Amino acid sequence: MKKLLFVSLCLMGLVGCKDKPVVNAEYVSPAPVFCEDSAYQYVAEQCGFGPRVMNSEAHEECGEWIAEKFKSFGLVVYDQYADGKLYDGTPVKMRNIVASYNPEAPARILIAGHWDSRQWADNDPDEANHKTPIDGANDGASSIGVMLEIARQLQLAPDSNRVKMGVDLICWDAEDNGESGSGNSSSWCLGSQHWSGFRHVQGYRARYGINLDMVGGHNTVFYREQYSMMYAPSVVDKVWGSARRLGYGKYFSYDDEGGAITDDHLEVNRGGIPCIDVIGSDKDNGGFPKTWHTMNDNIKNISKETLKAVGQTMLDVIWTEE
Ligand code: AHN
Ligand code: ZN
Repeated sequence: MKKLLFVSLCLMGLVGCKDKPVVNAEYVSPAPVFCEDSAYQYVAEQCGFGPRVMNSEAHEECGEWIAEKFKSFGLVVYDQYADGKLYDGTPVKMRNIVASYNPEAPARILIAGHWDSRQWADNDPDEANHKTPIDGANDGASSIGVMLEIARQLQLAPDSNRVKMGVDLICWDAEDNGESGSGNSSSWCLGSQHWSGFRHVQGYRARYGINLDMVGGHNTVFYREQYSMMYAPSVVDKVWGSARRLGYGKYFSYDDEGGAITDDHLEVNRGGIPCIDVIGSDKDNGGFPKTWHTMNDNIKNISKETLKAVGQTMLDVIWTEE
């Protein structure tokens, strides 16, 4: 019975994270406490469906779960269904899921990440796995886990500390089945390419966007990605500044500008909304995380500390927006 209670509390995302202090005691953020235990739980639940590869049952079921979860937090969900084609010609059924908090508010912030997972572990050390789908715990599920916890906190806030802005949490589909190492950059990010041409709401605008990618790995650092610096340097400053005053400077590094990475933020920029990419790099070699596109990108390699650093930073950005 006790176990059952624990499991159901977990499912509701209520275990842990009560009154945990943020890292830096000198800065008191107006934001609520981001619960990394529930973000982690949301990552695990997505992985529980199996790899969310295009046209699969796991993909369809997980998409439904994500949409329902956002609705359960009181957000308005817009579905954007579209047909796409992978670079090898395979037709795919795409679903971008947009969850909106305060849908009527004119001033909006956009936070996004992809929810599909790659169907080939083509960076795995064992070549026998190169055609096997990955769980995408970090590469896919981590961003959505953080976004779900953001939604839960937006909803939970008392009237005295409610966010008045609008916040749109966009889950991109079909980001991660691009052609690796080929320079074929349009083979990635099919969902966001579609959105950038056809918004979920006509005439949609946001002040700025923050795309999250691989925000849950161990040994992770976030560098200032080059397209983000080109298109939206003030948004980079804002996010890195929030992280630093919260005490997460070791995650959000100013050391070295990261490379220029083709990712969903580019499509948002092309659609006229300045958008950055918060994308995890390996702390030791600065490249993509070691589990990237391997069979090891699973729940065992998810770090609650990294989820917390990113999630708390996002809440601070949202709650300090004027
Ligand atoms: C390229 O490899 C060109 N872009 C990587 C974008 C990505 C894949 N993010 C996660 N998985
Ligand atoms: Zn990927």
